[in-house]
Amino acid sequence: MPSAFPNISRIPFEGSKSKKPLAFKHYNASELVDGKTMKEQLRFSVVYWHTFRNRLADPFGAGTAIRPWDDGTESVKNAQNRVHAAFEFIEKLGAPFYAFHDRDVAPEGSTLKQTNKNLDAVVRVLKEEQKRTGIRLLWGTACLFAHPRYVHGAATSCNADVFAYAAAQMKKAIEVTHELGGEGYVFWGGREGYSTLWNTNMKRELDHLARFLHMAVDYKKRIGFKGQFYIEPKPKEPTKHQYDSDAAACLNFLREYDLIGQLKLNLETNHATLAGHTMQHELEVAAAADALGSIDANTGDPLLGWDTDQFLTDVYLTTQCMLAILKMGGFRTGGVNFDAKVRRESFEPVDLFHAHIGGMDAFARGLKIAAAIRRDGRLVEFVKQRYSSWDSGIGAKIEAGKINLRELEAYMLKKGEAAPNSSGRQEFLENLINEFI
Ligand code: XUL
Ligand code: CO
Repeated sequence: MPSAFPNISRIPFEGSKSKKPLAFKHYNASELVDGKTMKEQLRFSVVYWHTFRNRLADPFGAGTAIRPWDDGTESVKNAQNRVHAAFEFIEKLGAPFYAFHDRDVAPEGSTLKQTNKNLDAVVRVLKEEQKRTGIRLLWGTACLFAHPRYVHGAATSCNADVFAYAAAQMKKAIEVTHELGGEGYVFWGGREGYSTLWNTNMKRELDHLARFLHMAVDYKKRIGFKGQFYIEPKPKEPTKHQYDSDAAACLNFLREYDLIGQLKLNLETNHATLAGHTMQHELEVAAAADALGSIDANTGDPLLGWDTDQFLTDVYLTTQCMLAILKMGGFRTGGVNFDAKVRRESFEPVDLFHAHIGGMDAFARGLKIAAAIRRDGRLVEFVKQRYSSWDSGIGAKIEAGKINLRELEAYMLKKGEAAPNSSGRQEFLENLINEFI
């Protein structure tokens, strides 16, 4: 195989003074931050779908991507060749992980049997390349939304046969993820939602989605797959309303259907903003339920109302993400997965490097800043102090469930008025954060 990126060598770390575009200014894989190397803390992952399959088309025009290694056909041979290009890219970038949907890596055949055969043929090459490079699979997933059969959804389709097809496809995707030593498996409800409620039996669809996930959990145990299952919230697009709309909705669904504990959340930055939340909010909601698993790192455009999947370069945002990750003690099975694509105008192969280098450097800065904020301790101490009335006296009794309404009334009748409030000091804290950025 000729090299896919012949003019690009392994991306070096050169430090913040470097002016070289194809070098890291902040991501130094072996540098220790908060007791672990940056590589271990950040667990960067490259996505197959955007980076190796996206032709950069938009609703108004054809794809612009120049990908010399790809012959543009849907052949298995082309899919196998593409694996070599993908691993050359990931290796030169120095990312330890990748992620894929089954249909990103191998083409559909005319029957499910043929499709599975195609997938096996490509998985063989993926396995070889993983072995050769040491690059690992962060998570696998099934594409249950692109083929026209999934027009009404997959697990939530009104057509029971489509549910059966999706179940078979998901079974195979879990198997290949297991075979490739994947650290996780993601369920993003591609078209699990509705476009109009006039034709929708929501309760039945939600029951079916839960049945689907229970089958996955059972099968995972049966084959001994130890990877983490994740559910990825997104409020809309492609449907008007997706059932997994945000972290809170996912957690409620998991609790309602006795799945909590089986799945953690894979939070995506741009999905959070589409849901009308900040990523910081979504991270807090997930962490509070001990369900923060992994993140899909990208960003939207404040002037565009859809999922633009841009590379994330905002250091405030990466700092917020890494504060949440460090607070929970770091990633376990998850990582920073770049679910992001270059712009249609950035069509050359080298743009894939610029995009990932920018994202990795932004997260490396976020990690270093978050670690410094935690070391400094003032932020944590402020929040601790703000709640100190709960540490003893009446607060401690309420938290411990050792006091009832009559006793609280007696306490306040005696006291006459509540203790005075303190300032929330938002501006002071914003200034404090800026000291580090
Ligand atoms: C779609 C999205 C997906 C999932 C995997 O918005 O984020 O790529 O991450 O299916
Ligand atoms: Co995603």
